[in-house]
Amino acid sequence: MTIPDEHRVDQTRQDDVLVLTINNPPVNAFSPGVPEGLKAGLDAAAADDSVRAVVIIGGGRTFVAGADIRTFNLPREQAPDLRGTIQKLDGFAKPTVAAIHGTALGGGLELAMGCTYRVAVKDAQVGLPEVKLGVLPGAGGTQRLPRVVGAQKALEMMLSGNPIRATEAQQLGLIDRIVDGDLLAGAVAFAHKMADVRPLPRISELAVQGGTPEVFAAAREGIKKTHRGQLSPSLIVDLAEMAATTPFEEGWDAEAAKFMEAKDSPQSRGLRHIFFAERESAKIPGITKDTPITEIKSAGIIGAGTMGGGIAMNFLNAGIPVTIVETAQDALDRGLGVIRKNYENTAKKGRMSMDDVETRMALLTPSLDMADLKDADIIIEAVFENMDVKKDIFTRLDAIAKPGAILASNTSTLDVNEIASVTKRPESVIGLHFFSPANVMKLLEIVRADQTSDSVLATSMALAKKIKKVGVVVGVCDGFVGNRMVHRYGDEARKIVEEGARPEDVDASMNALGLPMGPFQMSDMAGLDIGYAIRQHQAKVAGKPKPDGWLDRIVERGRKGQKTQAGIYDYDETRRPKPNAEMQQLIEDYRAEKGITPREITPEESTKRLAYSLVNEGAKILEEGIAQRAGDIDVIYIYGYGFPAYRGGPMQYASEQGLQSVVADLERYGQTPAPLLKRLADEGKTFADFDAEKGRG
Ligand code: T1G
Repeated sequence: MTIPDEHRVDQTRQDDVLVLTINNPPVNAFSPGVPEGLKAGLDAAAADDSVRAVVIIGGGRTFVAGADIRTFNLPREQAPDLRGTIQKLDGFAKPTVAAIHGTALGGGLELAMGCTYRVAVKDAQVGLPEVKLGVLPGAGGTQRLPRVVGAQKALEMMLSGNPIRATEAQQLGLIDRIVDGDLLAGAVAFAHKMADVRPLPRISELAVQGGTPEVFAAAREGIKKTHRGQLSPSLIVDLAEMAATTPFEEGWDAEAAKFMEAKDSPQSRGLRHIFFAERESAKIPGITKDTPITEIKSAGIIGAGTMGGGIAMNFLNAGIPVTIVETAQDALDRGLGVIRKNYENTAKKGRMSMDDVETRMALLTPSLDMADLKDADIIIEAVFENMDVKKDIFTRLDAIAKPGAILASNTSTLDVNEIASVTKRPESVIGLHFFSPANVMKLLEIVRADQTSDSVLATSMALAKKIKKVGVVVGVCDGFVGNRMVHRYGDEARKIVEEGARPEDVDASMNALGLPMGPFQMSDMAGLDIGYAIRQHQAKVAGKPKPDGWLDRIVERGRKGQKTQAGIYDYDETRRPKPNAEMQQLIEDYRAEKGITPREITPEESTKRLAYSLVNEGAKILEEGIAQRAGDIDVIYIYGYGFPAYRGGPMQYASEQGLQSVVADLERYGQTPAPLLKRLADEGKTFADFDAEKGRG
């Protein structure tokens, strides 16, 4: 993406106030041209005695959404000079007023804190989200915010990265005035008035309230849990402590150095990669803003089990009425009971009111008759993972659903083309693969079948956004993208145990990479019987003998994982996995029976084999066009499988290791590198290069 360098700031006069309007759509990021424009505006104001105050405002829909993240890779001397602009503001002789609407985030809030005053409309939001990009507020935020709102609140804002509303910011003293009506007029009037008032002390001259050693010690303890293994949170705490204990200039200088350290870290590269990859994944070649989209005003869901109920909640949360159909009253009652209980638990945690619960439940209509779905704009089938059952349902739906209704299957692996083939409207059939728990997990794999129309695809992408899901388009194959990769990952994990590792060591090797659950912890949670059935099905389809691995034998003992309090591990009421000596013995007996002499497998080998098994299958998926981009695969793995965002996802992680070394390790551990992976490695390229080659990065 080219970054324009022409001045992006317009100067206009309103009486004795000079208005500097930043025009850098879509979010007024601090791109090259913006600092130059602001500095020129301040110089003009300084040189003109008739100007007694300055207002800085964002054109379009927002104030400044922060530094331009795309410029982080520019050489330092080419990067927009946000710090220099703020320093100029900090020493400016005439009052300056930041007029905020939309969002003032990161460098945008830092710019505003460099002004004398800040005014905002009440629904504006302000925050320092840098930690979400693996960096830290690098233009004075770590030194100014604690001086305005106190150490505790500043740490909370900078470590969560979450914005606060202008009304709360006003109570904290971060915003001086909430403007009702026209923001510019209000800001100019305020600036005009303040021109006659002796200015308050600069933020940089204030002392930090509540900056006790205990507060910083507690913050350091907290990030061990909330930001395990991450660099920038600890730098933020250190800098906030400097704000409380050293002169402003010292902290200001230290911040610049620590910002560069964080910015150049693999963790920040990973988080920045995901920031853009998530937005890129919403772009589908051939789908434009002119592609017709149907507004989804009502939904039908077939199946009120765990998945159907969770899916329904997404629509209810978005205010979309749902008719949910089951085959038996007790199943229907049970399903509705679970939905209500989920909402009531959320209300107990104070995250919604009981009125909200009733509002949502009032949108839910139970039914035992599929004919009640005849008016639904979209119907999602969420029943047992069996092709014959699904075909029967879609045959019946074809006769019931109104013309133009979208017919979607929540299948997690089955062939959506085959499902579509039983209808007379294959153009209306699509896969919407939600991840369990469907009301929590943000990922939605949108499975584009051969005949799915562009309009149905575009409508599904818009729907994903409306129900607050991260929608990623995938093609039809066994397991689509996420599950296809996780099947290979599971095969490799079982192999590592066969060769000599203990399940808990294999899990620990992925916990060390930052995944909250390793492969066996995840299998026990999902249910061992699901993987068992898939392996049996795949062997049958391939005409291979019935699988008889060590894990199959555990399942055949009736140990299905957490749901039976026993799987690979034992589980007590805390649901924490405890190794089971009998299962270890079963594994050792299995090895002996197969003539395998166990060997020591290092955590490093385990991590590489597992992470690279994902990458290798991902490369095959890219070659087959099942995923559009390597970035899409990363988004899927972060939002659907808990891959740490600060690693950027499996494909980005591999690129960071160097694809040559990935290929060498795959070969060392007996896996054959995919041709695409081999080609990129031989050419010294990364997966980002692959995406760019396709014009999709
Ligand atoms: N830099 C570059 N591009 C950005 C951008 C940014 N900061 N923010 C958004 N975009 C692009 C985005 O990629 C998309 O592009 C388009 O704008 C619309 O974004 C020194 C170092 C502001 C809440 O982290 O949270 O300041 O896909 O789809 O849903 O201390 O954008 O159209 O080509 O997200 O309405 C700190 C990041 C930076 C804010 C609007 N700031 N942005 O959401 O639109 S670091 C942030 C957002 C920093 C200083 C530090 C959101 C938004 P395209 P969008 P949206």
